[in-house]
Amino acid sequence: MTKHALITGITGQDGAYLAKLLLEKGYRVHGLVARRSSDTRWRLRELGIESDIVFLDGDLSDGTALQRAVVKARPDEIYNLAAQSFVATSWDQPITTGIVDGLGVTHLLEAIRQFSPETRFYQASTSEMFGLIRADRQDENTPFYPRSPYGVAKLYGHWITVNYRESFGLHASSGILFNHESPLRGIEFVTRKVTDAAARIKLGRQRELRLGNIDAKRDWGFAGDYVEAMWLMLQQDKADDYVVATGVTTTVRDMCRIAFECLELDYRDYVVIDPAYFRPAEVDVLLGNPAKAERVLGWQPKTSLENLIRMMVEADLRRVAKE
Ligand code: NAP
Ligand code: F7E
Repeated sequence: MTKHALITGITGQDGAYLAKLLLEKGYRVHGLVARRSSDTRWRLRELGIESDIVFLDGDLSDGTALQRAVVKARPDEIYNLAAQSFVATSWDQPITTGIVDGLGVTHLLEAIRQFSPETRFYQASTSEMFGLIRADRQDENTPFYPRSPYGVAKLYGHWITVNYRESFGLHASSGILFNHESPLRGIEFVTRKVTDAAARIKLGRQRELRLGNIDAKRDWGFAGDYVEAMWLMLQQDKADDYVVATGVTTTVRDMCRIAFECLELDYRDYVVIDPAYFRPAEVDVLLGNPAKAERVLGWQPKTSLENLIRMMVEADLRRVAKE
């Protein structure tokens, strides 16, 4: 029997990689897309899978649309990846972020509870919930202390997922994923901003790179590895919560150094610190402990940060050269 999956946020970085993985596993993949005035399916085309997907209209802020999507797709599994996912924007659009990243999760869980209670559910939770960290290495038992409207909204989404699992017995799991990147990462996130700039500088299309707090540390992995962990969570008999991370943390500064070195450049010659990119409250350091995901799911990251950055730099170099 063909399994059906519904992915919200299918046009995003993770949505595209997850859709590809599920198609390779023989799933029928339905993708929820919000109405936009311009094209948002470029990542799906990049992976050569756009025509394999059944698209459904819907916005996370509209519960009726989500109910229709659930009834129409009759999915065995729902992956809720849709979100206003850029932390910096969450201070400028705190209400939208709260409605989509927080309440949107309840809309979806309600649709499952009412129309499809056997459907398994994955919630895209985040290391941003740890914020001002309460332990040197963060795991499933580390207390949360979000530092942005994004982190706060995601914390609501996380707890409502746990609550619906405990209240109604839904198979609802929450993946607490640390930063993960790829050539399909949005250009506003620091890794892509850096690899794109390094490529442009190498090709003489840009002179400098303006950044904010380059002393911040992140636990960066490859998105292609992380979507496998999402799928594994929904294959378990029992729903649960898992930290997904590499267990290595690196400064933005070192990430820059690695990216520029791939092109035989010295980042110090090009990076300009610009107060405009500092945040009202910073998450200084994140470092995950993925021991539970390794033990229970048999999941491990396969891609080192050096290989990930090289992959991104090479993709950006090819893309910028064609412009
Ligand atoms: P992304 O590239 O920003 O993709 C976000 C997706 O959500 C896009 O498809 C976007 O659609 C969609 N979306 C936004 N607002 C929506 C709305 N109101 N209704 C319906 N869809 C909406 O994010 P990502 O990096 O793939 O991350 C996937 C999920 O994991 C997000 O929930 C994010 O918060 C979470 N997360 C990400 C990371 C990470 O490091 N990447 C780590 C932890 C958790 P458009 O294309 O139309 O804008
Ligand atoms: O920032 C610093 C910035 O925007 C990383 C999202 O996927 O991962 C992501 O959130 C760090 C921060 O990602 C610039 O201050 C310095 O400390 O790439 P980012 P993020 O905020 O960690 C989590 C896990 C998610 O869940 C989110 O959805 O880099 N930084 N200078 C900068 N960041 C940006 N964007 N731009 C700069 O110029």
